Amino acid sequence: MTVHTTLPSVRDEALAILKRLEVPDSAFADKGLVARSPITGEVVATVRETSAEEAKAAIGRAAEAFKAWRRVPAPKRGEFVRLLGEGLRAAKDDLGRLVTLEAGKITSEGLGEVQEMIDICDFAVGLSRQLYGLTVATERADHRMMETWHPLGVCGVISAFNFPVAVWSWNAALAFVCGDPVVWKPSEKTPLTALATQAIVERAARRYGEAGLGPVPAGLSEVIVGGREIGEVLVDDPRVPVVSATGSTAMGRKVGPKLAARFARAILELGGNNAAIVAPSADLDLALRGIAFAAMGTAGQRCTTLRRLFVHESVYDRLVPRLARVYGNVTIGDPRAKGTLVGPLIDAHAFESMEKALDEAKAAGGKVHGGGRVAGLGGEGAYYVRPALVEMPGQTGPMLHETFAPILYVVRYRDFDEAVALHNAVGAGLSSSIFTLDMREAERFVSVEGSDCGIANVNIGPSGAEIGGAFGGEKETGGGREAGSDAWKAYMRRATNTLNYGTALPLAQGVTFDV
Ligand code: UN1
Repeated sequence: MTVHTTLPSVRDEALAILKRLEVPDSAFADKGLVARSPITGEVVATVRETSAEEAKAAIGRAAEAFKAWRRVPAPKRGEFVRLLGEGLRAAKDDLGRLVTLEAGKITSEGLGEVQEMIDICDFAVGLSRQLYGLTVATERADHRMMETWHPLGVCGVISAFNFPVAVWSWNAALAFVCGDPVVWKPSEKTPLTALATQAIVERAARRYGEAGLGPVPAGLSEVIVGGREIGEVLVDDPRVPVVSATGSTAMGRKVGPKLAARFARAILELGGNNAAIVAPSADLDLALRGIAFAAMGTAGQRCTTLRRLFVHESVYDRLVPRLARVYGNVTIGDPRAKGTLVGPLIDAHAFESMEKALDEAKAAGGKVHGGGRVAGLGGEGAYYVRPALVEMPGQTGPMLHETFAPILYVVRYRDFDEAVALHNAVGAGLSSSIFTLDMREAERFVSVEGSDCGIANVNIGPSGAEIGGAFGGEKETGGGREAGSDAWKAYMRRATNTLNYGTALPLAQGVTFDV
C-alpha cells in the first residue's frame, strides 16, 4: 500500500525549524554544500563549507578548550550535559522533525532519534559521578596501587546520514563528561540537523555560564562541514587522539590505518550484514513483527538492519508466505504522513545499489517479492522503493555483503549448527538474533560458539538497540563500542599509580638492587 499526500513544503518547514532553533544565517551561503530532502528531492538550503584551514583552526580551538575543560570536575562537566539534555527535551519536536525532513525517517523514528540523544545525556550525567578506577592489591608492603582515569583530548566524530544526530550524541555526551572536546564532521548528506544540534549545544553552554558554573570553553564543541577531505583533516591531525567514525567498511579501511599510523585511537562502527535465525520452536507471530521492523524500518538504512534470515525448514512455509504478504501491504510514502512505515531512500545512489543487488540476487537464483521504485511519490529526485524479500537457494551472491537498502534475503536451514555457521560466514559482525523458545538454542546462540557479533539478541530483531549497552561489532564492523556500559573508557586515558608510604623501597618481583 502506498500513500499520496500533500503536506506543507519540506523546504519551508525545514527553514522555519532552523530559525526556531537559532541556527545563525552565517551557516549558509550562496555556494557550498547543497542540503536536499529525500522526501521530495528538493534543495532545502546551501550550507557554507568549512575549508581545510578553518577545520584546522577548529581543532586548534578544541585543543585549547581541552586545557580548561579537563580541569573542571567531572560532575560539573556532567551539569553541562544535563543542560544539553534539557535543551534536547525542549527541542525534541523540532529536531525530530528536522531529522525526518533531512534524512527521510518516519515521524516516530525522527523523534526516537532525539530520544536516544536525551537518553545518552541522562546516562552521561550519571556517569560523570562514576568514572571509577580500581584500587589494586599490591605485592609490596606500605604501598598502594590504583588507577586514575584522565581526560584524553580532542575527540573527532565522523557520522553517517542514517543516524544524523544520535551517533554524535553517543560520542559527544560521553566525551564531554570525560573531559574531551568534540570536533564533529557530520555526513555531507545531513548538515542541517548537525547545525541545529550545534545551536542547541551552544544554548546549553550559555545556560551553564548564566548558572554561574563558569564558562564552557569556546571550542568545546565544533562542527566542520564538508566532504571526505574535511574528514581527513580530522583523521590526520595529531591534536586529535581519538576518532569515532561511523560509516561503510570501505571508509573504515581508509580511516583505520591512518589513525593506527599515528597511534591514535579509533572507535569504528562500520557495516553490518545482520542476520536472524527462526528456529522450529519460534513464536511466529512475534518473529514476524520483529523481522518486519528490523528489515523494513528506516527503509533498511540502519547499520543494524536485518538483511539475512535463516528459517528452519519445518516453519518456512508457515512464516515466509506471511512475511511476503506483510511486505506487499506495508505503507510506503511521505515519512511525515500518519501511517507511513517506509519512507524514501536517501538518494539515487542508494536506489541504484538496491537495483544492482536485486539483479545479482535474481542471477544467483533468488525469487524476489517486492522491490522497484514506487511511481508518483515525492517527485523525480525522490526515491521511494518497495522493500524486497528475496528467497535465496543458498547464501550466495549479494547476500554476502551489505547493501544499504530494504532487502531481506531468506534461506532455509535444517540444523542449528548449520544455521550458526551460515550466520557467521560473512565479513561483518554487528548485530544478530534468534527467534526460539528452546532455551538450549537461545543460550548456545549467545555463547562463545554462537553468534560472532557485538550484539546478539533472543526473540527481538537485531535493530533498535538501547543506549545502556555498549553498541558496536566485530570483524569488518570495526570493533568499536559506543554509548553505554563501559564504552566511556575509550574517551579517557588510564594511569596506573603506585604510591609508597613506607621508608623501605621493595622492588617488584623480589628484585634486589642495593646501592
Ligand atoms: C546505526 O544504524 O548507525 O540499534 C545505528 C539501532 C540504533 C542504532 C543504529 N539504536 O538500530
